[in-house]
Amino acid sequence: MRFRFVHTGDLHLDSPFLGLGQAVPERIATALRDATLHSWDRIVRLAIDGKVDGVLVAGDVFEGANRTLRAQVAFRDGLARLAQERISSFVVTGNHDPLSGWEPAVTWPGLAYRFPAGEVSSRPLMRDGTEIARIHGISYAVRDVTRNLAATFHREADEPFAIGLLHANVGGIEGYGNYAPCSLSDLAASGMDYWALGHIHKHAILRAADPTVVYCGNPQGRDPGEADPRGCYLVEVDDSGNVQAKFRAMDVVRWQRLNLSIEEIATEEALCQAIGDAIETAATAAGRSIVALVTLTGRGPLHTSLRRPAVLRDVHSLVRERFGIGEPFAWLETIRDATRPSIDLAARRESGDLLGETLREFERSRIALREGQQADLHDLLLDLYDHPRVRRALGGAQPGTAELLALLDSAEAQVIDQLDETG
Ligand SMILES: [Mn+2]
Repeated sequence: MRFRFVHTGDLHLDSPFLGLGQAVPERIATALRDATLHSWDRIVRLAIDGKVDGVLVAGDVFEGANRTLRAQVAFRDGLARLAQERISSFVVTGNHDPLSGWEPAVTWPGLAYRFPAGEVSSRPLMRDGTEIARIHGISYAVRDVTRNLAATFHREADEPFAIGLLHANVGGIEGYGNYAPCSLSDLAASGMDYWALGHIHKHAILRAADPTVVYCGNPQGRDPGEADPRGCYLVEVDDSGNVQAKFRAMDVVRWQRLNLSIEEIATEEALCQAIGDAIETAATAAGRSIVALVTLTGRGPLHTSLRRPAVLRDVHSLVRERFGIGEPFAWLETIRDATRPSIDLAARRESGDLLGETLREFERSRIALREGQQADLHDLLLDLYDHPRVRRALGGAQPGTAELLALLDSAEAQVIDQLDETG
């Protein structure tokens, strides 16, 4: 039977916005504090407007094991609105909100179900008295779940469509706790048709079909590391069981990285204008409030100016003045200066001094790299990359051609800064 559901998770309701400076006006601070709760509202509205049959929530509903009353009530209210529209919801807990935590007593609607911990269990998703899918799930009892839970999911013989609902790390993804570790082949072996996963905050379809494996990501970024669109998946299953999972942005405030080259910009005033324009364009494209993280790049005469004390600070406050604090808002959080000095590279490379010679050496390395010879640079960097602390930090990874080229560029810029008297 054809049906639809929403796959969400990692709501982290009522979690603070981190990485913001002191200067944030109260009004914006409040909007940021409420952003996770409002993005949950948007998900509920998407489910109702999309006339789905069910909503799956893949763990980490709450930021802390000891839930706040405010978050618990907001979550329950959303489930109740879904239930009023006869939409069932299915919830598992994750490492942030294990069942061992404290929770205020709040009554859930009958159509909302939370899976227990211990063993995987299953519940039917019904429409008009007919089972259209079976949801299998298991909650975290405690934060540190080291067991491979995915390996304990099994399809039963009579299932129209099997869904696995789980908070887990597939393939040991770096930067996240290795909870309920499992592999893609564990997931495939379970007989599920769709895996509704939580835990990794960057949304991704790990596998398109047989089974479809999806991380919904968190619907609202909370720090600069959680930039770009965030949301959930609206999933359609057709009569033959084919799955289409479509990402839908649900964030209320978006952390937005913006790169701006100073190459074509002649004056400080024009720079303020250009940064402001970039923010305005981004805010319009995002269609919601944004927190902008601007990086200035490229070469140009303004580089020298930006190195002067207070110039960047003044640019920052002048740009901020251009934007109000209404709704939606555009808040300029940081400007990072990654510009390089203006220089006639071709001419300087020909000169007979130390800088000319060094620039020629850089160019030789660049050409060698582009021709696929990484050996020289790898030898040079071997001591660094073999250092135990560096190895640990990089997980043993070696830089690829693109990374080496970027390293060369930034080393060259530093050398120019040191050696070029004219810049
Ligand atoms: Mn999470």
